[in-house]
Amino acid sequence: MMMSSSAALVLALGLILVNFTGHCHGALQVGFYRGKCRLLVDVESVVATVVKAKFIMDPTITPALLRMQFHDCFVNVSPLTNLINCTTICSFMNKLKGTLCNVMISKGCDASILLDGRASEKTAPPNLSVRGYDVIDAAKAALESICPGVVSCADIIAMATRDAVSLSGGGRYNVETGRKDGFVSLATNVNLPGPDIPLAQSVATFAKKGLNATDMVYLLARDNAVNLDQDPASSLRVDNSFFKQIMMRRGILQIDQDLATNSLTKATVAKIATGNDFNAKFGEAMVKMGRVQVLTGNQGEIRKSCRAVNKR
Ligand code: HEM
Ligand SMILES: *[C@@H]1O[C@H](CO)[C@@H](O)[C@H](O)[C@H]1NC(C)=O
Ligand SMILES: CC(=O)N[C@H]1CO[C@H](CO)[C@@H](O)[C@@H]1O
Ligand SMILES: CC(=O)N[C@H]1CO[C@H](CO)[C@@H](O)[C@@H]1O
Repeated sequence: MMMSSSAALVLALGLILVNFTGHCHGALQVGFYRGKCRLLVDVESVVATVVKAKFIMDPTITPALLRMQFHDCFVNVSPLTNLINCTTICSFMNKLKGTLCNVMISKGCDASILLDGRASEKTAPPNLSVRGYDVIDAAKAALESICPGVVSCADIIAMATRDAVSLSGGGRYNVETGRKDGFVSLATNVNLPGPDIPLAQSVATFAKKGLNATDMVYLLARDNAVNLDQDPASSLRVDNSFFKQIMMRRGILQIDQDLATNSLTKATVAKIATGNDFNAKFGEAMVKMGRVQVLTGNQGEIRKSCRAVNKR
């Protein structure tokens, strides 16, 4: 029996709405790949080996990967863009494979930033300086040669970033895995806060992703890398010295300086600057960021190459 097209549309819209409102990270877990890659292969240590080799050559891989994960997770799609593109793109895809609309949408941490293509997220102005694609490709190639089709590119980003942070002395946190890769990457989807937006707006952007002001403050610690730290040894390490610096009014970006003065964040900044649990808290915030609008279970796919969606 054929569903009327309006019933199908209602169903599709329903699925989209469910997907928008649902914070669906139930399937993420620490050690998701245990026993899934030839039973005994430790997927996380395969990634770690590749990242370490890169780190020895170029320790700036740490800020690069941090930034990559942030940009991947913060892709956003306006509801309107979604509806129109969903109905057009998906009606085409449905004919091919019966893929549901909701898995077609580029959302959060789904490795959409890795997709090549003329109009992909990589080409969006804020992404032009994102680096580190080669490490992800190398880790993917290593894993595909051992257990093809098992480990998602989205998880490789999360694991590699964790390893790089840890190698640079920023403390080691447990990553959650179990993400699937998305199908869509459109530069028009990139909706990152700019460096000059008011702090309150930045807090609101993070809140939409399920991250509160405290999480945001921890995540913004990265800017040690952007050369305000006088101590070369710690300049690539993610630690609390950034917060000490901005309390001394030595922030470079406006948003960094605002963190130390705005009432929404200044208490947190002071607490971090004087505290000694930065590493653990930063790790928690990274794990939380890694949950943003992930695809799990039957959603998405495991890409063969991180740069392209699989051919059907
Ligand atoms: C309100 C939010 C944010 C704003 C406005 C912002 C803005 C910026 C800007 C303007 C740069 C310099 C870009 C360039 O050199 O071309 C930068 C670099 C960077 N950002 Fe962000 N950012 C934000 C959030 C984040 C978050 C949440 C993370 C990571 C968790 C992050 C990680 C980085 C890193 C590591 C760099 C240095 C990249 C490198 O050295 O290759 N940023 N950011
Ligand atoms: C923000 O989230 C963190 C971690 O989920 C939590 O520990 C903290 O209490 C929250 N802070 C606020 C201000 O809600
Ligand atoms: C309404 C809207 O923004 N639609 C977008 C759908 O996707 C195409 C690219 O494939 C954009 O050009 C449209 O703007
Ligand atoms: C359009 C464009 O130049 N995109 C770039 C985005 O970043 C990657 C990685 O640095 C480049 O390879 C792309 O060329």
